Amino acid sequence: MRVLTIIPTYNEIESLPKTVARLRAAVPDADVLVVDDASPDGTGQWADEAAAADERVHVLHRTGKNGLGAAYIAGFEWALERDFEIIVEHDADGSHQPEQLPLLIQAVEDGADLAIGSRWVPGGRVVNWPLSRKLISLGGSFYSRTMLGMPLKDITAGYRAYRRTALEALDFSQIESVGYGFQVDMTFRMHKLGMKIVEVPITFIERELGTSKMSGGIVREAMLNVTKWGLAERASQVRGAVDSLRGRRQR
Ligand SMILES: Nc1nc2c(ncn2[C@@H]2O[C@H](COP(=O)(O)OP(=O)(O)OP(=O)(O)O)[C@@H](O)[C@H]2O)c(=O)[nH]1
Ligand SMILES: [Mg+2]
Repeated sequence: MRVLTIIPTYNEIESLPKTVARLRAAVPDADVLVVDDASPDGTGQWADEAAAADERVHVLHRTGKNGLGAAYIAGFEWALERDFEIIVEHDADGSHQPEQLPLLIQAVEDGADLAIGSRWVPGGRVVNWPLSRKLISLGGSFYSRTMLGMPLKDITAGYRAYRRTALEALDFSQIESVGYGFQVDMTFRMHKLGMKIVEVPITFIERELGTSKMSGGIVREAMLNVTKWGLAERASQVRGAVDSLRGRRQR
């Protein structure tokens, strides 16, 4: 199946060259799309040079820093305009191991609509994270799992592979989340559409170079959205139950 790996970037000049080289070596048949938000550090320029030298590397330039979610959606649209069958999300910063990409691709080839590279299933690992980051990640997944009723361990994970038809089933204009919450948003939509979601254990390594774009605002946005979606879901379940009771009484 034809694979496109999307790498969103904002100021990743130290990490991106290594990540692209490792991806091209690990999965030579996969194309790579860098989605750069006009990084001031020259990441986009480097990507242009890489694309000129390698026909499997592509670049999408956006006008300014607009969040991870918006960058991925632009990448998904680019992929769907072409004939890619598996579309992958991959960070530039070295946290996702290109050498583990075949595991995600295999899961989609075996029938998954969405394969999540999971840190919190048996065999999954996180390297070099302080306890505080582990707690935020575990807590975020626990809260999302409970509020949204999804039996998954790593719901905020960013290393993923989608089957083309799963992305085609989505209306991207409805996706509101910018940061972290984007991954939860996508997972919940897939879950509600009845898509087959599989968690594949991966080893996640904290970035060594460059700076994180994680912030308190991103975590807050995610928490607020999950709460909103969870309450909306409960309300619609209650409405459904009331309607069916009324229907029964009238019969
Ligand atoms: N195009 C684009 N890419 C972004 C934006 N924000 C983050 N990214 C990229 O998304 C990927 C993940 O961002 P990180 O800063 O590593 O965020 P994180 O992985 O949640 O946080 P860390 O654990 O601290 O690394 C990286 O490749 C970033 O360069 C954005 O606004 N636009
Ligand atoms: Mg990161």
